[in-house]
Amino acid sequence: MTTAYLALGTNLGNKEQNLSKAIELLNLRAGTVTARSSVHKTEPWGFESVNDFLNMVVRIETSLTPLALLRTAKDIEKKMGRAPKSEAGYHDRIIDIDIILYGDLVYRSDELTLPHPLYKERPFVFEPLNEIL
Ligand code: PH2
Ligand code: MG
Ligand code: MG
Repeated sequence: MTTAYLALGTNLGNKEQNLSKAIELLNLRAGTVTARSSVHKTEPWGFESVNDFLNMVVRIETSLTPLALLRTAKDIEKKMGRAPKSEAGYHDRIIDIDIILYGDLVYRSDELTLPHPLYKERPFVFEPLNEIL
């Protein structure tokens, strides 16, 4: 079992419900969610949009490998109706699930970098993360 921290973000649709649904699906398919931060209302970071975000971080106990966890997270995003990436840059989304920390693993591949390379620059990640770390 490994303790991992996942960042959730949503800025489309019923955002509260999107966060709840993502947590429910993570609990079913990725492991056990053992802590959740408060929900932070944040402005889009790194792109322009009229749609503000809800962001939070959850802690999960998982037996999945990092890449299996990543694929499960992507699968949940898809199942929840997230549009596939069309152009470069950031876009509005129903749900985004990013792995921030996976135990104390340092890992880099084309698919995944751990810890998440940008989390210390993103208040919408490190603020909720610090609540449950
Ligand atoms: N996610 C991004 C880019 N910008 N801004 C906010 N406020 N919240 C996010 O979750 C977010 C973002 C890339 O995934
Ligand atoms: Mg993201
Ligand atoms: Mg993502």
